[in-house]
Amino acid sequence: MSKRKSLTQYLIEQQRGDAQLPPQLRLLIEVVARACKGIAISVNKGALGDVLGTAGSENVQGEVQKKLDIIANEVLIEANEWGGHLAGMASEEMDDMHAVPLHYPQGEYLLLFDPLDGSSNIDVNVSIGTIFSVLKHKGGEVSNDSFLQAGTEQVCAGYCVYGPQTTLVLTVGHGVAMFTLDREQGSFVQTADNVQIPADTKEFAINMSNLRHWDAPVKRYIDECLQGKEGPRGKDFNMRWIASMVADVHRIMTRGGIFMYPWDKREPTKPGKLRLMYEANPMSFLIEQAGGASTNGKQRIMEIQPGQLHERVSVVMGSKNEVERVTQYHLEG
Ligand code: AHM
Ligand code: MG
Repeated sequence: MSKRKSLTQYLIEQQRGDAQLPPQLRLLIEVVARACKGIAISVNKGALGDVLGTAGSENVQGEVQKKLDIIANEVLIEANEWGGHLAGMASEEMDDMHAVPLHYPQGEYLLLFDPLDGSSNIDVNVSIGTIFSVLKHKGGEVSNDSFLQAGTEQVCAGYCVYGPQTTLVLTVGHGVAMFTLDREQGSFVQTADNVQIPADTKEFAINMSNLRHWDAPVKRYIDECLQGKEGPRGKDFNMRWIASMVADVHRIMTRGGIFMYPWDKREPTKPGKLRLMYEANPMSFLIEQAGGASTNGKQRIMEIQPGQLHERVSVVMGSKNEVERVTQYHLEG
């Protein structure tokens, strides 16, 4: 078997090759990966580390924070703030952006993250993950507004899934690579390159308990899938819903499928449940880099101009032909 590459080797090749990965961005990715290793250790300890359960606080979206949400957030901030590669960070778990303290050198990048996605799965030992996105700081004093850039401006995105294996999935705009944490060596080792999502699929992921709240185009699409071979699609579909976006998207990265968290009538004034900046944009960048597609039902997610840091969005992503079909149903009204 040929020798596998470490994450460091992969990144140095990206620096020397077509991607021309800037050294500061390479350093940033290495530090995020190191933080993910730290989070993986806490996640693995679970009850033994007294890290399960709620922290007795709420985040800006009014969601109860778990102890691990807060631990993961702190690990990412502490790992990243002193290295000199960042101007600021924004997190799903913080009301406002976190500027790099002035006694540290200021860098040119902005880091956004959902420190621990799939919070409802933490206490029940089901896969969860960290999602992150990197933007360039366009200059001036860093503020919440500095982060309000469309997803097309991302220079890097990734996630780390804490499951049976800890796997880091990464794009710097030149395809998608996967790295598995080798616990004995303590390093991420490349286990997939040039990941490609099949254009067609027979598997969908959506929280079916919300069916009665959906809009007509989503109902139509799912209804047609459920009719199976006898219906207009002429094939049987399978359903999966892990309730960790990281784990659901990872399955799609591995074998295809469509993931949807659409707008629904429970919260009519909100565009959706998932967050544009910390969840939808980084996942869209990865999905598109792997040949898939990602829309909010009507528009490419990465082209949405964000109006606020914690903006929400309706999400339809995964295998290209299925995403195009759902989007077409929305456009037909
Ligand atoms: P979180 O960031 O607070 O964990 O919420 C996001 C998660 C996604 O990972 C997942 O797809 C979704 O919420 C599950 O929602 P639901 O419990 O409504 O099915
Ligand atoms: Mg999340």
